[in-house]
Amino acid sequence: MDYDPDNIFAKILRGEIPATRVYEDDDTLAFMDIMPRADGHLLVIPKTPCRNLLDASPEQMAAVMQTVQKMGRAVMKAFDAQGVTVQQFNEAAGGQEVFHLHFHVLPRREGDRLRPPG
Ligand code: D5M
Repeated sequence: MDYDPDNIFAKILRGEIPATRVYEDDDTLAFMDIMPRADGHLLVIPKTPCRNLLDASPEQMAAVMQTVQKMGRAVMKAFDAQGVTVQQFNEAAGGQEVFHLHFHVLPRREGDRLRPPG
């Protein structure tokens, strides 16, 4: 599948639109989701072009998952969470809306419910 270099996360990576950046390293960026489904809901993306999981290289997966793990541990502390949900969608039929690989990191507490999308 094609990678659209003008997708919204590519624009965030280029600094063309604002985002609340919470972490970055050479290969990945984490920023707050603009439509949070839980307090502390953030997204982790690779800095290199990648449409989704189906398109990712082993190197992109390794880098992104390391950052997902770091962010999971960080939100446990920062949001006094009791657990973390990690979500990821691929292609429109799979629920993907932005076509640059991203993982949702959602802090959770016992008995909470994720807010509906949008
Ligand atoms: O949904 C895409 C996710 O990306 C959804 O949770 C909203 C979020 N989003 C969309 N635009 C932005 C900007 N500009 N900043 C931060 N977060 C954003 P998915 O179904 O996972 O593809």
